[in-house]
Amino acid sequence: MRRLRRLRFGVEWRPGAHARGLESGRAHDLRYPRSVPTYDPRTALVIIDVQNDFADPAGSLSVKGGAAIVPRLTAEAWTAIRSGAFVAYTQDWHPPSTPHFQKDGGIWPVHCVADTWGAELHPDLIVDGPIVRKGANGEDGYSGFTMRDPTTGETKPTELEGLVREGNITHLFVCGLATDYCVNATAIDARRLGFETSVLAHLCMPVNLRAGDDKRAIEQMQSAGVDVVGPTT
Ligand code: VGL
Ligand code: ZN
Repeated sequence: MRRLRRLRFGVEWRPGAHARGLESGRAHDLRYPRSVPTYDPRTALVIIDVQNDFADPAGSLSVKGGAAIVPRLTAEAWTAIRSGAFVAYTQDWHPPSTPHFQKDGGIWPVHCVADTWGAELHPDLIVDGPIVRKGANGEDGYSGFTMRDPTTGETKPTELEGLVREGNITHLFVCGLATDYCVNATAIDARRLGFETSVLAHLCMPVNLRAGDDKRAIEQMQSAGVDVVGPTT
């Protein structure tokens, strides 16, 4: 009852309450987004790896609940586009053999192999913006901004940073798959690059290789200065 009251009558609904909610540090336990993105031409929505192998139940690294967020992601992309925001997409884009895969010494089943069904963006996702591919030359790494050469360990940027800087964008909203890997790495990288960064947790789903990975990823992002928006449970 107490909780319901707070939801219905609490400060969250009053103008300006959003900022106070953030200061109180308590808003994270509410069951609805504590803030909603305000899109404008200085903002970008970055939709991470909404590919068949992650989002389709038949995908080789299918993320539980992944398919359910696809229509919501499309709605979010529409909202962003209508408000003049920049929308960009990423794609995990692996060669058939890479140290990323279990069979080649890594931890993952074969997924998102370039030019296969599994690597395609989910057909229900509206695509209206550039697509940034990562890993095409066997580089490893989860961030939409950087890739790591598995032999030299050298880190290379993707095109994403340039695209965002060209647009004079200051605030990134990050969502997609998966919370505990590519979303996490992209959001933390975005902070490192100096962007204000929000993760739309209600538009993400985790792999949860180990139970609790999603919670740990959220804490990690928050420690890096990422504003995690939306229900996190
Ligand atoms: C991802 C595991 C392996 C992701 C990519 O997109 O989060 N996760 N490769
Ligand atoms: Zn991958």
